[in-house]
Amino acid sequence: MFLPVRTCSFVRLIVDFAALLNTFLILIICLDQQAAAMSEKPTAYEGRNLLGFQFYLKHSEEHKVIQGFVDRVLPGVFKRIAQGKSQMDILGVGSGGGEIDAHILSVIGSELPAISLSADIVEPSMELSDNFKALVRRTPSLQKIPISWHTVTCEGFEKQVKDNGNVKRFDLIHMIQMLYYVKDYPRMIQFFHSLLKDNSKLLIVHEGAGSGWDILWKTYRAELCTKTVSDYMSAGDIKVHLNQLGLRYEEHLISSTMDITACFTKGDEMGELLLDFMTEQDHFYQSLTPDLQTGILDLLRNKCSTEKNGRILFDNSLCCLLVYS
Ligand code: HSM
Repeated sequence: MFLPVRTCSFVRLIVDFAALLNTFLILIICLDQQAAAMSEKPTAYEGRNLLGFQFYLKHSEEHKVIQGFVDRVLPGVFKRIAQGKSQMDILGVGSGGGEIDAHILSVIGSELPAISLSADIVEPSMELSDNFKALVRRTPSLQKIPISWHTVTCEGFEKQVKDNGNVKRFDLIHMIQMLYYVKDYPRMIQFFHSLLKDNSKLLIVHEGAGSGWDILWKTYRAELCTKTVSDYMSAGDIKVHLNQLGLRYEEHLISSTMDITACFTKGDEMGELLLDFMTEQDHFYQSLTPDLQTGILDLLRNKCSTEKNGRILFDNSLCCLLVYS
């Protein structure tokens, strides 16, 4: 079909204008997301604290015990979730470097090879998200899974979902060792629970009631809850809120200890890094008064740990709460 020259240039003008408008809108959305990310407060995993966290992960058995728990208990759970489905959508909240996400995805992939997977990852730390992306690049089985990255806090993610209007729902949502850093955690649990499809699960892994962390952070709540943790709670406190919200859950204990002997040798670099991470201080001996240092070290040794063959073993037990949709 031939159009008159004048009509043709008018159509081209409209098309060019639409393309320009589109570019402009994309630019505004990007700037808005960047501004939102910049206005959020620093994450728990930055600077020396990130260094301490990475050392803690290497030194403790945290990942090993959680992965063991995934292998022992979760395959049956995944199979029940997958019943009658051809696709499972997974949401990782506060996924860090993605070590546990990768493990969960690979267990689901090998237990349920016929199921297609998608993953959404909410992690505010740029550095940890980059580590997760590098892990994906090194892991062929992960490269087959479409992953959407959300480099925001969970409050930021809630805002995005509410602003967008089109809500994606999930078959499995996990919040592993992250609720400490959330201000209004009962509301966050309620929000993420509302994103579950029918016959799905919200998996929460958190420090156990009565664990070393629980004792340390509740005894010194006023002194320690001043940075990224605004009010410490253990899995015991989360259970109280789940009950109040009327949510049904199963509970699994994951016991574990961590050797903190080095924390009691002043001048031991690794001991101090661990102590900094455990108390969320930049430098334990420079930031806290001598009385506070003595009190915390005494509590760590005598109330939070046991002694075995001359080693001081901190109670690093975790609890897994599997919340029903
Ligand atoms: N009290 C939180 C420390 C921690 N964060 C362990 C992740 N793992």
